[in-house]
Amino acid sequence: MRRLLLPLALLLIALAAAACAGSAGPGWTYAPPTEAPAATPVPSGDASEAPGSEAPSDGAGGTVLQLSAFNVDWEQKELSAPADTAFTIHFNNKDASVPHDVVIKDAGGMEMFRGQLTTGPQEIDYQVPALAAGTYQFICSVHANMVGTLTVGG
Ligand SMILES: [Cu+2]
Repeated sequence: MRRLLLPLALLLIALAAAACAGSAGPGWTYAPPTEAPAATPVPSGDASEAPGSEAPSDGAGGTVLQLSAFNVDWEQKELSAPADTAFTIHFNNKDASVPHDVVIKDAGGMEMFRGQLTTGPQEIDYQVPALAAGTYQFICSVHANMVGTLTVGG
């Protein structure tokens, strides 16, 4: 018996509501209680904060150059670094299962730096020793087509 009472009660309520609503509309629609904005959303840190610093940091870490390889080529063909100062190349190898490295040669072809082979996808920081002002090449020893220009100083 109780099973019948509840639907019946609801039906009566519905009818009463419909009657009260008058010509409000066809049928009675249940309006869920509007969710009050209970918790004020915690302001996320995107409120006109300075976007991630793109400028080369001059903090304790020194200069960090961003270099990436994709489709067996450098995504940056030109890099620049300060003279007579060690710096970091943050290398991002985006090529899955493809090894790349970074070798820096001076104008005479003398090898100034050789980073370890890195098989993508992987990122690595190369610590490059101080270089005298000048123009250098950075290459990948695996792929002869991967050649870029590193300008030091100036
Ligand atoms: Cu390569």
